[in-house]
This record gives sequence, C-alpha cells and structure tokens, in this order.
Amino acid sequence: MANPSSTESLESLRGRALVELRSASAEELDAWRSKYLGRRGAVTQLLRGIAEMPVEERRRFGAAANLLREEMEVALANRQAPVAGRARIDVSLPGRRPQTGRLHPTTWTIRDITAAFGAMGFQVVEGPEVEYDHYNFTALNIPQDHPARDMWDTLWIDRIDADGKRRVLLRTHTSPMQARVMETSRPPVRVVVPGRCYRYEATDATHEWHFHQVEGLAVAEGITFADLKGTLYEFARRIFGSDRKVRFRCDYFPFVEPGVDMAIDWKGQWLEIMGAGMVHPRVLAGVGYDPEKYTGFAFGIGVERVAILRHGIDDIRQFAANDLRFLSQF
Ligand code: FA5
Repeated sequence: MANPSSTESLESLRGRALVELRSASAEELDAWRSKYLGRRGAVTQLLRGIAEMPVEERRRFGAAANLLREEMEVALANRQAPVAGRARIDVSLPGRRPQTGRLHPTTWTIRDITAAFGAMGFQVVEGPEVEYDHYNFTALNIPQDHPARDMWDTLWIDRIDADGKRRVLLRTHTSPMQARVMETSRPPVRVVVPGRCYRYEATDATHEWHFHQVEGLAVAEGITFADLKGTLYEFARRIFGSDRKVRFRCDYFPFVEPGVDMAIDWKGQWLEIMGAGMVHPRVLAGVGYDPEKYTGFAFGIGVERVAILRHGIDDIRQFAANDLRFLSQF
C-alpha cells in the first residue's frame, strides 16, 4: 500500500488504475472496480488512512482522494457503456439482408411483352400521355360528336381553346401512337408502344382508372388477317405457354375493320386482354398511306391484365397501391 499521506501516491495510483481500465475487457471491469473502488479497494484504503494524518494534511488529502474516486467512477461508467454495446454484437448471427428495390410487376410485364414482339421483328417506341383529341380520336376514325367516343370515358386537361373547345386530354389508350408513327415513317412499319393510359372509369377487380397498354402496329404490302392471328397466337404462346386457352371474338373498334378481341381463360371464365383488328382504310388514308397498296393490323394489350393472368393476382388495384407485401412477390 502506498504511503497514505503522500499526494504522489494518489497520482501514481490514478495513472495505474486508468491504464488498466483502458485495456480491461468487459469481463475484467468488475474486478477493476473491486480492486480500486471496492470496500477493500485501493482508493478506499487511502481514505481510511486519513485518520492517522496530521490535521492540516487531512483536508487537502481527503479532497484529492474523493476527487480521484469520482474521476475513476466516471471513467468506469464511460468504459462500461461502449463495452456493453460491443458485447451485444454476436458475430455468429446470420447477417441481415439489406432491403433492395426491385422492378414493378408492370415493368416486368411490359418488358416480357415487348421482348416477345421484339423477337418477331417489332421495334419499341413511346409517345405522350397528354395527348391531342386529334390523335386519340379523330385520326382514329372517331370524329367530333361520334357516338364511339363514349367507348372511352375521357379525362380532359383543363384547357379551353379560343374557339371554346377542349382539345387536350390524358390518352385513353395507346392507339394515338398509330397515327403518330405512320405520320413520321413510311411502310413497312412494325412497332410496339408501351405506355400508361387513363380513363374516367369506376374501378373494380379488373378495371383501374389508370393502367398500361402495349399497342402494336404492322403495316406493309400484303398483310392479312392471318398475319394478325398468327402474330397474336405466337404472343400468347410466348407469354402464357402453349397450354393456356385463347379466345378470339368479333368486336368493334372504329379504327379497325374487321375488329376482334382476345381473351385468356381465367378461373373458369374469360379475361379480355386486348382489342385488335385490321387497320381501317380511313386511318391509313388519313396519314397519307395508300389503302389500295398497304394493309396492316393493330392491337392494344392490357398490361396489368396480362400480369393478373400470369401471376394469379386477384385485384388490379394492387398494382398502384404501393403495398410492399404485394410488390415484393415479384
Ligand atoms: C382499346 O383501348 C383499343 N385501343 C385497343 C385496340 C388497339 C383495338 C388497336 C384495335 C386496334 P379497349 O378499351 O378494349 O380497347 O382496351 C384494350 C385492353 O386494355 C383491354 O382488353 C384490357 O386488357 C385493357 N383495359 C381496358 N380498360 C381497362 C381498365 N379500365 N383497366 C385495366 N385494363 C383495361
């Protein structure tokens, strides 16, 4: 034991104790506390020796020793916190996988659909979601006040032109790109156009007010309805496999003649996935193509409906609900 009357011994005790504390492991901290601060610890012993000191030295030494004890208690507490924190790390635990982002099922489906048509020679192009009435309707053989406009409940942009008419809308389908593509290129044309569409529609399990379509257009000399059917059957085979049942039915769209729709078997029923048909001669003439020389087919596929059929999704509204429980399945 150091001479209790010596301030020097307090200093050397302090140095030794703090050096030991710095290198002590979590298990050694208790032993350190007993050695220096415990009932029989070095600091306690020093304080006990005070009684034997000359009176004038007692006060000075007592104050210094008490300060040392406080300093050592604080040093111990500081040391315990990080050591305790470190002691909780169990290196044998399996790592936690960081959450990673992934593609939306709609994006996957668009990629698969465009890849299927890409393999058949179709190029991918894109067009505007905010569209002119002209391309969404008029160029597609649906003039102003034509009753067929009611087939697509339209969301109009709040812009009134000088003549009092609304001309800008959110496209109700990807078909406006038919006219845009033909206006800017000469036949042969073979394109697919993925994109978002909007309709002022009540929603249910198979209808959303915004959804995606992939438009298709092929125009050249000598294209027939057999080409349309062959292409769409090949698409269905690539996307749904050869065993899935496919149904073609006559349907009406003002911009094709004849028109059809295609449905795929779904829970013992049919789910319609697209409208299609031979491009109407008036649409060809409208963009300056000679309808006597060129023929073509077009189709518009509902992307979310394709995903519903492939993955057994029961409600189309899940696509835009931003629920990770749904999104992380893909
Ligand atoms: C059209 O939109 C036509 N433009 C398709 C077309 C293109 C016909 C070229 C002829 C030639 P329709 O409104 O039926 O047609 O929509 C086509 C497909 O989009 C539907 O079969 C369906 O799969 C999908 N679809 C339509 N409305 C919705 C909706 N509210 N929610 C989700 N998918 C929809």
